[in-house]
Amino acid sequence: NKAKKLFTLAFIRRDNQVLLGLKKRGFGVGKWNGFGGKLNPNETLIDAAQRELEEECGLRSDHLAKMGVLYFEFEDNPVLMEVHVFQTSDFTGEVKESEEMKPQWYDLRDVPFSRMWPDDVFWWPYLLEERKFTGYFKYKDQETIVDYVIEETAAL
Ligand code: 6U4
Ligand code: NA
Ligand code: NA
Repeated sequence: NKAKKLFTLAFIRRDNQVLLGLKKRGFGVGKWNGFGGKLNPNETLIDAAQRELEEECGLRSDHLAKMGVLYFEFEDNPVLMEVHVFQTSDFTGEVKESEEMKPQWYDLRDVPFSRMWPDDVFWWPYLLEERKFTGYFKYKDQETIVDYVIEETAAL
């Protein structure tokens, strides 16, 4: 029964593209991912998802749809990460690089999985098909998954 820590992760879609950001610092540095982070005190998940999206890539959305929940456990870390995944194609603003992320649009056929978290390849098919999902991944180190479960969920 590890302590849980909440995170958000938001993906912006337009036509046949997705906006990803190259993480420039901190956890997951050097990997391409959606935009998100930790909740501030008293903040809801959706508030945090909106705030992190704007801080990290300059875009705003009041229409982030909940798509999935992912749990990540690292063998040497007593905290279970609980990451809530959102996506939308309904956004405003201009894409802007931040201290934390270098954003870039990718065609859906060219998503750079080899430069993303190793779990992403398992749950992206659900995201792309707009099927809600729940997943659990146990990591040995940041490159090595030792156990996982991923399944479609009716509601989140
Ligand atoms: P600071 O540096 O304190 O401002 P903050 O933006 O609050 O950080 P951050 O960037 O460390 O938080 O949050 C981690 C981000 O990485 C969240 O969006 C969740 C995401 N993430 C963590 N583990 C992941 C994994 N295994 N696969 C994945 N995304 C992951 O696709
Ligand atoms: Na972040
Ligand atoms: Na952040």
